[in-house]
Amino acid sequence: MPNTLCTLGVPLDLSPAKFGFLRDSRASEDVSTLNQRMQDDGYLYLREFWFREQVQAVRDSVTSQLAKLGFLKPGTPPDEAQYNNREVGRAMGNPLDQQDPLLRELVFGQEIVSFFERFLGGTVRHFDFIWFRTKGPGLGSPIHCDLVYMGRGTHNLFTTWVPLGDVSLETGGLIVLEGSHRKSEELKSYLARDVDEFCTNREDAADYASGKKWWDGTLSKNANALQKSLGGRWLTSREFRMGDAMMFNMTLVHGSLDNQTERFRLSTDTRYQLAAEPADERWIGKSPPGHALAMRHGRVC
Ligand SMILES: O=C(O)CCC(=O)C(=O)O
Ligand SMILES: [Fe+2]
Repeated sequence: MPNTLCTLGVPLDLSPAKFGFLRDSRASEDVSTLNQRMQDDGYLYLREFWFREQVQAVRDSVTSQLAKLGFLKPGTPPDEAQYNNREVGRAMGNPLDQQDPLLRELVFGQEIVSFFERFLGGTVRHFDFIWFRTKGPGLGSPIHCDLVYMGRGTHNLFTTWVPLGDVSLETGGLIVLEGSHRKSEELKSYLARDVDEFCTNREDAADYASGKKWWDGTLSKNANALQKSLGGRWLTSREFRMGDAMMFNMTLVHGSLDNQTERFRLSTDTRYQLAAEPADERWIGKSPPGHALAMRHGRVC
C-alpha cells in the first residue's frame, strides 16, 4: 500500500474509519441479491465479469491508437502505455475511436446487455456515447455524481466503469464515497442541477447561452471536507483487474485517485437503462451531441 493516496491533490485520510475497499460481487449471484446490494451500496463491483483476453484485445487496440497519435513514449512497448508528456483529452475531446468493433463488442455486447436485462428485468438500451478515460500522471477526476451530466431521461440508469488493464492504487482508479447515494436530502440542490442548464435571470446568462461559461459538474474539490459533511469511507480497490466491471447508480458520489505513475490509466465508462424508459438525448445517436451548445437550456431559477 502506498503511503499516500491523493485525489485532486488532497491526501486521503487512510484510517479504517475513513478509507476502505469495495465489496466484491459476481455476475453469477442471484439477481435479487444483486438488486438488493445495488440498493444498499449504490454499486456492484463485479469481479472477472469478462475474460481477460477479451479486454486485453481492447487494450491493445487503444494503446496502438495512442502510439500512432504520439501519446506514448517512443520506443516503449505500447502495452506499458507510457506517458509522453501530453494529455489526451477528456470526454468529448478524446480522440480515441468510439466505433472500434472490439470495444463495442465489450461494452455493448451480449455479455453486458444480458446482465443488465436480468438486473433491470426488461429490454435494455445503452447510451451510444463511450467515455474514454486516458489519465496521465497527476490529478484524478473531479468528484461528482453522474446524474448532473445525463439526467434528462430516466434516473434508473447505471454506469459501468471498465478498467482496460490492471489498475493499482498508484495508477489511480475509481473511488466512491460509501453511502453517498442515500444522501439525496444533503445533495438536493446539487442533484437538481444539469451541467447544460443555466439560469436566465442571472447576470451571466448570456455567457452560459453562448458557451463562454460552463459549469463542469464538480461537487467538491476536497475529498476530506466532503467526507466530513456526508460521512462514509472513501472506497476503492486494492487492484482493479482487467476483466472486472464496476457498476453504479446516478447518485453515488465518485471520482478517482491521482495517478502517481508515468503510465496512462486506461478505462471507459458507458451507461445502461430500460429501453422502455426515456433516454437523455445528449448521448443517443450515431454522433451524440453531448454537451453541444444546442443542448443548453435556460430556465428561471
Ligand atoms: O475514470 C474516472 O476517472 C472517472 C470515471 C467516472 O466518473 C465514471 O465512470 O462515471
Ligand atoms: Fe462519473
